[in-house]
Formats: sequence, C-alpha cells, structure tokens
Amino acid sequence: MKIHLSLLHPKPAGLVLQYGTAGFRTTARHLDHVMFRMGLLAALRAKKTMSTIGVMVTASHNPEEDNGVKLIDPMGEMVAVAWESYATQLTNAEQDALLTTLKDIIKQEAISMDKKAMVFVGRDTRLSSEDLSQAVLDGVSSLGDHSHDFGLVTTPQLHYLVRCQNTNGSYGNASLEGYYQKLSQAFAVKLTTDQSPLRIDGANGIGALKMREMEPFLQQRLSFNLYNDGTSGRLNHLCGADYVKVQQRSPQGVEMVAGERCCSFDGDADRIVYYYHNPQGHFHLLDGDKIATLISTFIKELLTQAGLNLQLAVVQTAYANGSSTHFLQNNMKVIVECVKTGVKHLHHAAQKFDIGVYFEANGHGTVVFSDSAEEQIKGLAADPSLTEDRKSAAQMLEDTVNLVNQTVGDAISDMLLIEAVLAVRGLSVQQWDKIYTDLPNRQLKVKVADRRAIDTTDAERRATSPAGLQEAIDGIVGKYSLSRSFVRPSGTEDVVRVYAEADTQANADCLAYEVSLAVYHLAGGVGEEPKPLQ
Ligand code: NG1
Ligand code: ZN
Repeated sequence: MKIHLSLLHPKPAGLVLQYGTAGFRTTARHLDHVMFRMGLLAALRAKKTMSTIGVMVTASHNPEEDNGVKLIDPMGEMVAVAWESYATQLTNAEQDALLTTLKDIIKQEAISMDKKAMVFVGRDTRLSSEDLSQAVLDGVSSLGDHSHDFGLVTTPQLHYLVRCQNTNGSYGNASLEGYYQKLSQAFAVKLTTDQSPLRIDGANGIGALKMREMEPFLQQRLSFNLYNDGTSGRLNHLCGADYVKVQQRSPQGVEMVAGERCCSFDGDADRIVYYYHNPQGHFHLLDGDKIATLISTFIKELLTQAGLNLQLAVVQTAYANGSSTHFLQNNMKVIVECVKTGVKHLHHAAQKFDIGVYFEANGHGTVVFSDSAEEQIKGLAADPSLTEDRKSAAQMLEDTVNLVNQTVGDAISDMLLIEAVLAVRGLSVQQWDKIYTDLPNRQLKVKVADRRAIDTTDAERRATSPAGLQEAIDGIVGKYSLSRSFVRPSGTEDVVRVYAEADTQANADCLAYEVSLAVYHLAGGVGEEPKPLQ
C-alpha cells in the first residue's frame, strides 16, 4: 500500500465534509484529498463486491468553481448507503489517521486485499475536473489497483459503462460507442415530418459535447439545434436545467420561437426539463413531473394494448407538483409513492415494482424494469402468434426498455424517449403540457447558521425540529388555498430549501416568502432577512 502518496494530496487540517444527497460537493479547492481518498474507497468497494466500481468527478448543476464526486455501484446505481459513511470517515480523517481509518474499513468489511480491483473514472468539463480525476486515479493506483480513465463523459454514461462491464455486455457494450449504438438503435421511431427541430440547451457542459458525438449515430432521425454548447458561455451560468426549473424562465443563449419545444440539460447531463413560449411569449415549463406523467401514461397504454399485466408505479418526492400527484392517482390510476429527496431513494422505491417510473421535479429520473418484466416484454415482442396490434405494442415496449438508461436519470436517453413518445402519439409540446395544469409554485433558499437544526419526517414533508417551526408553517399554509409548503436542509448546498405551492403565483410567492421568514427566525437565519418577492 503506497499510502505515502496521500501526502501528495494532503487534507487541509480541520476541514470536515459530508457525503450528501449526491456525494461530496463543495468548492473545487477543497477536494483534492477527497478525490484521492475516494479512489482508495472505490478500490476497496471494487474488491468487496468483486466488480468494477465507478467514480464520477462532477458538481452537476453547481457553479463552475465547485466540484464533487459520486461513487457508482456495480449495477450502475448510487453507492450503498453503508459505504456513504465510510466515504465521510475517510474524507474527514486527518492525515495521520488515514491509514488506520482505511484499515478499519478493510477489517469491518472483511475485504480480502489480494485480488486486483478495477475502477472506472469519468469527469465533466469543469476546469478543475482533470486534476481532480487524476487524484482519484492516484488513489486507486496507490493500492496497486487498476483503473480505466474514460475522461470526459456524462454522469449517466459512466453509470452505463459500469453496468455493462459488470454484466458481461448483456446490458450493452462497455464503451461510449456501445452507448450511442444502443440508444440510437432503440430510437427506431420515424418522427413525424411536422415536428420542428428540438432546441437543446447544453448548459455549456458535457451534455452538449456528447450530443455532438452522438449525432452521426442518430442518422438524422432526430432533428435538433444545440445552444450553450460550451464554446463560449460559462457552465450552468444563466442556463441549464436547474436554472430553467428554479427561475421558471428560458435560459440565455437559446433562441425561443413561440410554440417550439426546447429542453435543457444540467451540467453533467443527468437532468432534463422541457419548455416553450406560447404565442403571447409566456414561458411554460414541462418539468420532471410532466415527464413522468408522459412516460408513465405511454407505458400504461402500451401494457394494456399488449395485454401485459405488469404493475406500474410512479415515484416522486415532496417537490412534485400537487397537480401531478393528483392526476397520476386519480385520473391515471397508477400507484404513486413519495420518498425523500435524492435519486437513491427514488431508485430503490421504483425497484419494488414491475415497472417503476421515477422523476424528481427538477428533471432527474428514469424508468426501471424488473428482470421478470423485461423477460415478459421481450418474450411477447418475439411471439410470432400475436395480433399486429399486440405485437406493435410489445415491440414499442421493448424499444422503451432499450432506450432508457435504467441505471440513473439520463438527459440524453430521457430526451430520446420523450421525443419518441411525442412522435408516436402525435403530440405537440402544448398538448403534452395540457395533460394537467401545474399549481403555481416557488422554491427559495434560506441561509442559516447550521442547517442540521432542521429535521424532517414523512418523506420530508414535515419538520420535527426546531420546535415550533412546523406549527408556524401550518399556520401560514392555512391562510392560502390549494396550498402546501415544506422545508428541508439541502444535501448539496449550505442552505435550507423552502417549497410552496398555492392557487396563484402571487400566493405561492407570498407563501414561500412567509415560510422563509419563519425559517429565518426559528432556525437561526444568518445574513439578510428574506424579502418579499415582487
Ligand atoms: P438538495 O440540495 O439536497 O436539495 C438537489 C436537488 C435534488 C438532487 C440533488 C443532487 C432539488 C430541490 N434538490 O439536492 O433533487 O437532484 O440536488 O443533484 O431539486
Ligand atoms: Zn446533474
């Protein structure tokens, strides 16, 4: 064990970081030692699981100056929760305690150190990502293990690569070419000729680069124009899925034409939202909830048409628009589950069903199929005795299985699926939008001295501490109609998030403001007091 190499990636004394909603995420200046140590941990996890493990260097939708790291488990999922605490322990161990901490983990997990491990590493387009991913590679090699550096990839591409590698190619070929081939073959739809080109906002990140790479594979089956492709603008700055969702406006750098559909990726291309301007120039957002509704309706209809009896569920978080939950439960009659924020929670909940569609309102989501569901779909699609109607539904379901990246939310794969559904169903973006009407909503952030002062329960919909906060929120919510509000500490930023929805935008804004004020006063707000929104 060449642990002395860790001295080349020293930990700033006293710095404490937490493995949050999506790994470690903070200013890039504080991450060199974290990356080295995540290289160590990934190698241990690879030995433990006797599989290839992934390490992705990215801070997703955060500003360019930040960076972060996520670990990927053998089937392309987020790393097991128990290992998140090892990640935190290893990251926070002071330099002289590193070896002991490492040995403790090896002992606790009874890891046999004689077999060589393999770690796949990828990174986004941030300036800091190249050096930081080198630190990961150094971590892996200091334990004498092997790594494969895939360089610039989207987060979901690395998840895909890891799964392919660990399933001996049955999920696809473990190369970027394999990814492009798999998706473009499944995207077999002939798009209707009246579809205007899709406008894609690449957030000046990796997604734009990878769309360019994929273009030849699609062979003009999808007509699109790329904006914010990273050639001039700054990553995630006034653009990208998070900006569009939170600001509820179109990004800079995209030419908006009334009625034409646009979509935005986030900085590592694991999120996507759609939007358009109506003829009056009003912005309309189609977020993760609208996407989940479109996809689950499509799958449900295909299941009926194919005569397949499979249980379909949609998994959401507290951020899902109340209208979407209502529509899914009451109109579509599908099972809806609400879980805590964070993809790992959604992913695990979705895996309990034959087919689980999960989306965060911010546009991170995918569909997961159980092995048995996949077998039944494939079996039916290959059955020569089927009627044309059932056969075509079964084949479309099979294409859907192949088109989705089942490991994690994937902007490129989600986009292709959405485009396919719109084309097959002959839906315009406006018709899709009309499936249900969102309740006006607002998301705000409040700075507090210590966001851990807030504890929540009931899938984060109620606060259990500090004392009096939930009662205050209940009181405020009671003043508005069709209203709902909740608060929770962010797992990726040093803030408390406030969400509110109500009958009008003005009321949603007032409600969000009043609740922010309550958080500020009852949970140790710092800096300026929240101000009313205009
Ligand atoms: P936090 O900062 O814990 O709210 C945000 C998103 C999550 C998830 C993670 C990881 C919201 C409200 N929260 O988490 O849904 O996507 O980032 O990227 O969108
Ligand atoms: Zn992301």
